[in-house]
Amino acid sequence: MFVPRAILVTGGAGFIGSNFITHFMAANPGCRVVNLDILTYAGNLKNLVGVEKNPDYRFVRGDICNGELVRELLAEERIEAVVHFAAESHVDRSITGPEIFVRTNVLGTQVLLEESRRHWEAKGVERFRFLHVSTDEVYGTLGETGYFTEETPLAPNSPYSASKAGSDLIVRAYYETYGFPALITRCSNNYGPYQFPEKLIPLMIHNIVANKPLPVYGDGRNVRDWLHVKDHSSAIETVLKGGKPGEVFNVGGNNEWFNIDIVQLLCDLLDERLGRPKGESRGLITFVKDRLGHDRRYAISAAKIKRELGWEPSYTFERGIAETVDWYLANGAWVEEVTSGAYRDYYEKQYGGE
Ligand code: NAD
Ligand code: TDX
Repeated sequence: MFVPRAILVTGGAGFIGSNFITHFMAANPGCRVVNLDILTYAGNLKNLVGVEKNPDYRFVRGDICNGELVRELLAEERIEAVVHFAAESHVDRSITGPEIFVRTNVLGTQVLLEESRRHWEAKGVERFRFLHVSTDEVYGTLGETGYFTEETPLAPNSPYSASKAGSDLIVRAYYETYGFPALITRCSNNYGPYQFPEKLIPLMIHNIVANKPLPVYGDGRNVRDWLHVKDHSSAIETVLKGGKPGEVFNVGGNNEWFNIDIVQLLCDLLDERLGRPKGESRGLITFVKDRLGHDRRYAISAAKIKRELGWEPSYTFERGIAETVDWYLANGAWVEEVTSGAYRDYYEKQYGGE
């Protein structure tokens, strides 16, 4: 098993990166964790409650595209593994502004890879891993049946997923060309605490609480496969420690839902908690124009990670979604902070005001 003594986490102030750091540090005392994050709208140090006091933790505000900074950090901190989360992650934003997606997701990954490769090749770094956190969206869309496996050809449809697929292929090339010890994980849709309320689940919770319309794209019959963020974090740790370099591992919860069913479920859970009459919040559901190039269905086969590394999700959706709703209700101050200012401009552009 590969157990690193110092890791560089990129994008560790975002939704999944912060969850990974929190759980990884608790489970691996003594391992140094350096968090490199530029703090875009999606990065928030308040996602890392308690972590900042740990003497093994260091935060560096900086850009993954800055090769000099990456080089310095890798050498100075004697980094043995890079866990790469940093990205532009929202499909709708990639449709209105694709450029930054190519810069961060493609170029940023290439810069990190190149600096990591040089660091790995330099004397004194015998043990090294580069884990690239990718997504099931690189496989494109499914019809009503079937699953994405690691052999499914890449066929991304949005600028976001195309930029992630581009980065996956560069990671692959570094393994094939240089023998650089890289791994890729491709996970399905995550949910849980600290997710930015531009994504389906936190957006709907936020709007239900605020009594605002719930914008469901198209006919609401698109399917996503939902996994609790903590299970994604545990899968990444499992692959980092046990995965063979050069391999790809799909990660998923075997938990497919139509969007409309998720929205209705959230309405019902919140009616109960807010003391509203049963069915009241469903009245907020509003079907809106479909997302451009909207993928119909994602469904992951996570058979390989289970078979080869013994990983399985620990959350049932029933428990995870209830806990998530309760977390958002108990953390109004966090939601208020991230939905003020620039968020309002985004929301207005995306949904035309209300
Ligand atoms: P997020 O948008 O919440 O966080 C991204 C983080 O990256 C932010 O903290 C941001 O400040 C940072 N960042 C952006 N550009 C940067 C740069 N140039 N330099 C340094 N830091 C930068 O994203 P997330 O939902 O936590 O996703 C994390 C990763 O997981 C992404 O690579 C995403 O593609 C992948 N992923 C996400 C999901 C999901 O459901 N959210 C599913 C599968 C895979
Ligand atoms: O307001 C909305 N209304 C709506 O119907 C929003 C924000 C979304 N949707 C639909 C679109 C999708 O079919 O809900 C589904 C989920 O949408 P998102 O939360 O934006 O997620 P998705 O596009 O599936 O992508 C997510 O999963 C894979 C993450 O954002 C990616 O980073 C990850 O790679």
